[in-house]
Amino acid sequence: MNPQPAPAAALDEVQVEHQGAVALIRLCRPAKRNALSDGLMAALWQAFRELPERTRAVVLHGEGAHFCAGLDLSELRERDAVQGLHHSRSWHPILNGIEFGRVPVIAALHGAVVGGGLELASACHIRVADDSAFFALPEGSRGIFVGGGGSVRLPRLIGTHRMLDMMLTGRVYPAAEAVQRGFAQYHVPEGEALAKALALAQAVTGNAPMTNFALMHGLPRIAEQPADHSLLTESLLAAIVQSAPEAKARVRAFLDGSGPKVQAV
Ligand code: 1HE
Repeated sequence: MNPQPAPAAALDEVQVEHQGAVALIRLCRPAKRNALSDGLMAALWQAFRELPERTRAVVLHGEGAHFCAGLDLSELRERDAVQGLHHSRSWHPILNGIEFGRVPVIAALHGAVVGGGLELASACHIRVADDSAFFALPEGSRGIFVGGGGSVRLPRLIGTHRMLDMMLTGRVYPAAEAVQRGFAQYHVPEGEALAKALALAQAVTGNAPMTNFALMHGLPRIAEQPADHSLLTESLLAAIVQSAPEAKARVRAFLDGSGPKVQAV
């Protein structure tokens, strides 16, 4: 099911700023802790779809004290089962569009990263959590279920047993432990997630676009294939990526001494 166009009232709830090849996409509904209403989701979808050609990476972040409080529960009150099914299905192309879009997405996380907010973060490619971030799936205590791809993406990140525990018991993971458990790849001091995400995004824009594309689209699918199929997919991607003129130029630069060396950090 395709998402609906964003209503005019929701367009301001997602703001886009460009810094060179990086687009910063900001959830801007702080009074409601960036809760994901239908309008906000449609605006998010539109922001990703309308990224200009020059964009090579995205940073996704939230305004106010929290990244995102998840599904807008006020919209859930009146939904029946059929509407619930369609609602969940309407999130899937939006989050798939982020995971399998044109450019890598780095999430800068702070405060609440809960419910649908965690599902949104898990569709991104890199997650940076500052020390204020906390991760939870309150769906269990609200009598509902995940519906934005969380049952697919989260077990891959953190394991089925951990997700099950979070939903059964309401367990909340603070940032430091969350990073150890795979919720995010980076842990930074409070207030520094956006700057770190931006620096990572800038590094990402320096890669050959075809390599980034192969990583985003190839790796998750290779992980789902039987090993024998995966190896063929890997070889096909390797062949295509290395045949690009940009790849040849980068390898030549290293061999003639002008390309960067790998350095210990
Ligand atoms: C909301 C929402 C929301 C805040 N939907 N309105 N998600 C949750 O179960 C998390 C619910 N939210 C919270 O636990 C807390 O709001 C927070 C920990 C995120 C933040 O606490 P705090 O003290 O900073 O804010 P607050 O006072 O609780 O909320 C401020 C306002 O935002 C308040 O509205 P107001 O009109 O009274 O000012 C809240 O009602 C509103 N608000 N969160 C609607 N989520 C695809 S399926 C996904 C399923 C899910 O995501 S379920 C998990 C839902």
